[in-house]
Amino acid sequence: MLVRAYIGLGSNLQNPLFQIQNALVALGQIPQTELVRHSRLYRSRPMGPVDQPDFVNAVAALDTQLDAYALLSELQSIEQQQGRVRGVLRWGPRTLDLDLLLYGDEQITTEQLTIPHPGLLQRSFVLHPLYEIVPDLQFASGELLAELAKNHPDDELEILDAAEIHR
Ligand code: ROI
Repeated sequence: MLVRAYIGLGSNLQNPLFQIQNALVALGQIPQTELVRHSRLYRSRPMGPVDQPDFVNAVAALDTQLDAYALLSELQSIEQQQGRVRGVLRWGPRTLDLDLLLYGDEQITTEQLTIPHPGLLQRSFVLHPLYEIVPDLQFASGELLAELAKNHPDDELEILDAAEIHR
């Protein structure tokens, strides 16, 4: 069975632009999975209590035959390949974060995995890139992505243009 999944990407260490671009390539190489499309890259102010560099964020859509746990484990191995060190500082800076935001319409609450991703609905740096690639998305809860995006200001988000990306 083919399931549409959405992944949130974030980085604010070790050349975040490069990290996100690399991660998009790696997402395209996950077995039994196709990278359908991805949003533009956004610069965002760090959310949370820790003073740290700005982030680059994006969202990608995948079609996958992997189950949610197998997909999660692929995401974690990409994070590790790109030098992620886990658990050093909660809310702290990171080389690469890959969050499994949505996996079809499934709702999963286990120790390893909470889907939809609990932070998703509060974070403009997730809502707006997601809205860019799937403006008509309706959550299993009935909520419309368009409504959530409208209620979360995007004034701290800046779209990175091609010139900046290729510099
Ligand atoms: N802030 C922004 N802007 N983008 C992120 O991806 C991000 N990720 C995090 C914390 C540290 C909470 N803040 C973030 O994990």
